[in-house]
Parts: sequence; C-alpha cells; structure tokens
Amino acid sequence: MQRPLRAAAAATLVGALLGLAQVAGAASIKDGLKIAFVPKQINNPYEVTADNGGMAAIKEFKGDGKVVGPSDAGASSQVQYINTLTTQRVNAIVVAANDPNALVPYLKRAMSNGIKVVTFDSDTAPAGREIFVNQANAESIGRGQIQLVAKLMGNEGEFAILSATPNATNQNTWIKWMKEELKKPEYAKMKLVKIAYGNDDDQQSFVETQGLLQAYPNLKAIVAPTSVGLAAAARYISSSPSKGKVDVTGLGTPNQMREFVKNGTVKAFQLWDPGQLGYLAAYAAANLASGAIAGKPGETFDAGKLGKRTIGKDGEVILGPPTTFDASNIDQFNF
Ligand code: RAM
Repeated sequence: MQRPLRAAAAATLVGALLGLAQVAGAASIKDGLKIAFVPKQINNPYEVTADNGGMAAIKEFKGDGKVVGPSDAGASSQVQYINTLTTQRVNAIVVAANDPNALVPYLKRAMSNGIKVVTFDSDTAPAGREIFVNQANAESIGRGQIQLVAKLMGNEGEFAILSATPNATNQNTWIKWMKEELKKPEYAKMKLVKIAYGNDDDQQSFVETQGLLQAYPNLKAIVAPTSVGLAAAARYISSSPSKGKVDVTGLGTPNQMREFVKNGTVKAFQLWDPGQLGYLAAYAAANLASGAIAGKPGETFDAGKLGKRTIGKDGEVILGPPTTFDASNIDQFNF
C-alpha cells in the first residue's frame, strides 16, 4: 500500500517540478518591466512600425512600454530622452542610435544606474550597449544593394547614393560594404559619383534628389539605403522627365513604395520586417532586464514567436535576411 502511494507522490512531485520548469522557461521574463523605445525619429513610418513591434512584444510579456524620441534624426536630440529615462529608472532602453559615439557617455550612465541598454536598427560603439539587434548582416545588406542596382543598370554607368544622416551608424556601415562590393571586376564600368545626405527628412531628400539629377545628367541610378530617402527620391523621379531613365532603388517599406512600383518608377527594392525587428529588440531587452542573459556571445534567449535567438560576436543578434520586393510580390506585404 505504501509503495504505490510513494510512487504516486513521487510522480506528482516530478510532474509538479516539470510544470514548474515549463513555467520558469516561459517566464524567464519578469512581469511589469518598464521598457522605453527611443527611435531615430518618431515620425518615420519605418521607425513607427519597428516601435509598434516592440510595444506588441512588451504587451505579450506583461511589461510597461513606451516610445519617446525626437522628430529629427539627430543624436543630440536623443540625449535628453536618454537622460530623462535614466532619471525615471526604467528597466531598459531600446535605442536606434543616430551616431555611433555621441550617445555612448549617456548610455553608459544609464547602464551604471542598472538600466539595460539594447540598440536596434542603428548601433552605437559596443561600449554604449549590451546587445545590438541588427536587422540583417551589414555586409550582406551593403553588398546586396550594389548587386541590385548593378542589375538595374546593366553593370554600367554613373550612380549616386542618397543616404540618411552623415553620422548614421547603419547607413555608414552599409555604404562601407557597398564600396567594398564595387571593387569587384564585374562592376568596373559602374561609377559612384556622389553620396548625398537627405538626413532622413522627406523634403531634404526630395531636394537632394533634384540636385543629383541636375549635377549628373548621365546618372543612371540612385540607391537610397533609407526608407525616407527612397520614398522621396521615387516621388521626385515619378513626376520628372527622369522617370524611365534613372532607376531608383534602396531600402524602403512596401507600403511607402507600392505606388512607385505600380507606376513603374521603382523596379525592385529591399527591406526586412521592421515590426519583427522591434519585437526582437524588446525581447532582448526584457531578457537582459530579467537577468536571464547578460548579453554575452553564445547565450540564447526566448524571443516569443520568433523562437530562441542566440547572441553573436560583439553582442549582436540578427533578425534575418532581407527580402527583395518587386511588382510580383509587393502586395503580399503590409507594413
Ligand atoms: C530609415 C532609417 C532606418 C533604416 C531604414 C532602412 O527609416 O534610416 O534607420 O534602417 O531607413
């Protein structure tokens, strides 16, 4: 009589422990974490989608999320938000940095106050954060942009880059890889004539596009590795005599680019899902703030519907490869 009872009790205990283990696994994230997103700028549709993805994740793990940030993509404009969040003692700051170095002292101060810092979209120097959630491998984004524009130009002719701000860590890293890819012999007849900066401002990017077309009458293509720049360049070209003569490509959101793909101004462009980027960044921040990870390479963490993710070299976590959008697939995407 005693034996079966003991066995039953043991089974119950094992079951309970297993149950606990399961709960503990799912609940590696503490309830009620205060997580603040600081995008490059608040009124950029790309950043809005990314922040919304972050807020959706925070809701899933019962945290307390908010988005604060400047309306211009300047690093000094981000500092005051970081300082306020430090005073408020949030649990984590998730920031898309407008400069690799300018924010570092302020983010370091946040970290020394126990706040976890994750960069996403655009990194700081590694000293400024614990984890960088990168949309895709920077080298493959940069090389991919040249491969795409080369295809559009038939590997021949003059082209220009229309970038975001001159200090943007992400665009500058991609441009470095674009230049590296350009060294290959198959691109010998392609010439990068200018890198212009529209500062992720729609009007400024529009005017810069006009300037490029005037300054370089033989221009065959513009590559804008910024969603703001790409939409502005496409809008300018779509109603100018350059339509059909100058190709426009780069990185942009399907919703902003749809009309220009449909009207033939843009044949193809690339991006990842910014919503998933924000979602992944929120999970990384929450796991850090819960003590489940320390941000060391090789550690893995639970990223909700994105599954388990591993921290790579220099604390980098990669979302996944970019997608190329064109007339054949653009209607399958809504962001
Ligand atoms: C703009 C921003 C952002 C970049 C995208 C592609 O929205 O510069 O940082 O990742 O473009």
